[in-house]
This record gives sequence, C-alpha cells and structure tokens, in this order.
Amino acid sequence: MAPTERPLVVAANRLPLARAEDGSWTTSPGGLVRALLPTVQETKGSWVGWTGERDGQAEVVHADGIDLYPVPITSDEVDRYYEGFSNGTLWPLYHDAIRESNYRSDEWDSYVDVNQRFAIQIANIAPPHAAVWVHDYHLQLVPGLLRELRNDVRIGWFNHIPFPPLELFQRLPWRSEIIKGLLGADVLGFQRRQGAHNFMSAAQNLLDATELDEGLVHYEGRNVNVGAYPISIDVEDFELQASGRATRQRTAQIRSRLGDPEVILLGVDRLDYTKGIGNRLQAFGELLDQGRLDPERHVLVQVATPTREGVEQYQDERREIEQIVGEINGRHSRLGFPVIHYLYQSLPLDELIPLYRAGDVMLVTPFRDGMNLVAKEYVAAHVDGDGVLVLSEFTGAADELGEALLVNPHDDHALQNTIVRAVEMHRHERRPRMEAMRKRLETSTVSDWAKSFLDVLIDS
Ligand code: ADQ
Repeated sequence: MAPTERPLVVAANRLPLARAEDGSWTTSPGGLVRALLPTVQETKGSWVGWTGERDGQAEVVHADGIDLYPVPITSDEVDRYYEGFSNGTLWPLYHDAIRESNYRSDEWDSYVDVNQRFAIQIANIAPPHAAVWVHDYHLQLVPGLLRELRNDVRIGWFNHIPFPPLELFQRLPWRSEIIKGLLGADVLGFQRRQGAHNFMSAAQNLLDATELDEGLVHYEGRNVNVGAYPISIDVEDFELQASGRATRQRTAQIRSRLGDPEVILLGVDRLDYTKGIGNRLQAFGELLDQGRLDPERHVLVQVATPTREGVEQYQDERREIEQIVGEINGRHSRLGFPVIHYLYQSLPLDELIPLYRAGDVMLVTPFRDGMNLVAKEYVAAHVDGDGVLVLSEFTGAADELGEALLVNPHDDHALQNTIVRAVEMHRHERRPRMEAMRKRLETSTVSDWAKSFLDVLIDS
C-alpha cells in the first residue's frame, strides 16, 4: 500500500467536540483539530476519544467529514483514570514533581482499564494498514495494547507535556509498564530533545532497550523512532484574524477601557499550578510596592481559564491566586482603576486576539511547560511588529523564541528585573526581537508539525 493511502486514526483523551444548543455535537476548533482535520478528512479518517461527559453515550458522530468514535468513561473512571492517575499522578510528576503525586493502585487499575478500552475501540475501527496517532500522557499504554491486537497498523504517540528525567520518573511504581506500553509504537514524539532523551534513558535503564543510533531504539525485536517534534499554531490564521478591522477596533477599545495606561502587561493561562501565575503576580506587586512600576502607568491583565476544577490542588491554586490579586489591588488600585484586571474565564478567539494585540508586555512564566502555545499566539498576533515577550526558560517555546526575554521564574529578583526591562525596552530593541520571532514562527506552523510527524510515521 502506498504510504499516502494510509487512512489516519487519531486517538486522544478528548474528542474535538462541543455540544450545540439543540443537543447535537459539532467539532470544536482547537489547534490540534485544525492541524489534523484536513489530513483526517482527506484520508477519510477518524478520531477516537472521550466526550468529556461522565457515563456518556458511545454513539458514533459524523461531523465535518470525519467519523468521531466516543469512548465511554464512567463517573468512577473520571475520578480515578482522569482526575486521579492522569492529573493527580502523571501531570505533577511529569512537570518536575512540582506538587506531590498520589500513587494509588486503584487509580492505576482504572488507567489500565480505560487505556484497554481505547485500544479495543481503535482496533475495531481502524482500516487495514491505517496510521494511528495516539496523543498525550493519558494514553501511554495504548501503543503496546494496540500492537497486540493489530499488527498491521503503524502506531505513533506524541507527548504534549514534558517527559521527566529518570530520577523523577522512576518514582512511579508502574514505570516499567508505562515504558513498555510506549515502546509498542513505531514513532514516539516529544516537544523537546530533552524529553526524547529522558525517555531513551528510561527505556535503557528500566527495560534494557538498546539505542542503535541517535533517535532509534531497539526493543523485543522491533525498532522505535524517538524524536523531538515541537508543536506550533496556525500562524496564518492568527495573523489574518489579528490584522482585521474588527480586531484593531476592539484593541483600541480595550486600551481605553483600561484607562489608556502607558504599558499593558498581560498573562493568559489555564489556571494551572505549573504556569507560575502566582509568582508573576507577586513580582508585579513587589515592583509596585518598590515604586519601580507605577499603578497610574502600568496595568496587568490576567486571564485564567477554569480547568480541572474537581481536583483539590487546582482549587487551592485558584484561592491563592485570587488572594494575591485582592491584596495587590487593595494596596495599589484607585477607584475605577484596578491595577490588576483578573478574569477567571475562557475567552473566545475574537476577544483573545485583540487582548494579545493590546498587550505591550506578555508574561509567560511557567515553572515547566511542554511547549506553551500562548507565547506563540502572542507573537503571531503582533502583526504590528511590536510587543515584548517575557518567557520562562522552562518552556518548550524557549528553544525557538530565543529573542524573548528569557527568565527563571523561580528567581524572584530575576523575574522583577526582567519585567522592568521589558516595560522599559526601547522600540529600537523591541521591534527587531519581535521580527526575528515572527519570521521563525512563520516557518514552523502547526501543519509543519503534523506533517513532519506523519511523514516519519507513514514512511518509517
Ligand atoms: P496547555 O497546558 O493547555 O497545553 P498552552 O500550550 O499554553 O497550554 O495552550 C493553552 C491554550 O489555551 C492556548 O491555545 C490558549 O489560547 C488557550 N487559552 C488559555 N487561556 C485562555 C483563556 N482564558 N481563554 C481562552 N483560551 C485560553 C498542553 C501543554 C503545553 C502544550 C500544549 C500543546 O501543557 O505545553 O503547548 O498542550 O501541545
């Protein structure tokens, strides 16, 4: 079979679906969907995943020319597989163990069950010789389980988050099972070279896999490609939306609503403890306390998307952030002019893009992040060629956006000094930095990312 004829099956924890008002389903246009939709459509492919509903139905949905196959997940499994093992064990462990992970065997058992259900569903619906692309840390056992069921398909897996160093990974009581599961794939993709390297080292140390060549590992009679494939965004679409008249008008309106300050600082994140929102706010507050920033000239907008609200650590994080916002506003705001504008909301793209454009200084300060698309979205939205990006060195994006002001978010003084430097940066320095980042981004879009991974998956 010619490689281009291989139909594509995508498997991810979530289906790219949103419930319409009349109860029907439509595809929801996230970056991943936009990147993969054309290929899935061309090859008459399909998508396997969870609808996000507890005890949901398993009916096939046909939308936008693709078949979407829901994997039903019970309420108990949402607690154990999703909120428990995926987000209470793997998520913190894979992000430098920034919070203590739970290691509970009932949650692990549920993770195995759900991975098994995904593998069976994929095996049932994948056409002969299909290319199956599995996504993320929720589904690390799927490659191995699927290989046992269907040896004719090509299997790829991409990790959207970091893969931890062996010293941390080996805390996991089920570490060997996870590596074995992943080694069932033909191609394993990571955001950064470091992630690929960490995986290699775990495979060699925990399972006696052998590295044949750089990026090629041998295990139980098969070779597996291991490499870095940094994800990106639909740059053209962002640029197009950012240049429109409606965006320009809304940008001007936002500036004026904020009181026409000299500098608007901006943070946009899921409200996650990995994103370093609290440290960023504290640094801003400290600078106001010291008089190095002035509440009449500098305002901060922080937009935080609600996320994983059922997990206790996220409830704690939210309380802490809202307390910091309250304290700083209490000290430094004037009537009608808060110094921090805080929104705990998810914004539509036609509001987010004008906000990016209004942001003179973008603060992206995670303690650890696989890539961080917000940094790339900010750069793509700045079609005016202006704006300063402050970027944590612990993000994947820092590998590509070296002209940002890179900072260690654990270092309070460095964070404060970098914010001041960004606020005071002259346009003669700002513009060439932004231009260099924009140029690089234009040659590394989300479709380049998908194509480079699929080329290896289909041809290897
Ligand atoms: P996330 O941890 O979700 O993704 P990120 O890459 O920044 O992090 O993506 C967040 C997305 O949500 C962006 O597209 C952004 O526009 C959107 N968003 C954030 N706040 C929003 C708000 N208030 N309203 C509307 N939209 C908002 C995981 C990994 C990352 C990796 C991505 C993709 O943790 O490291 O970059 O997957 O692989």
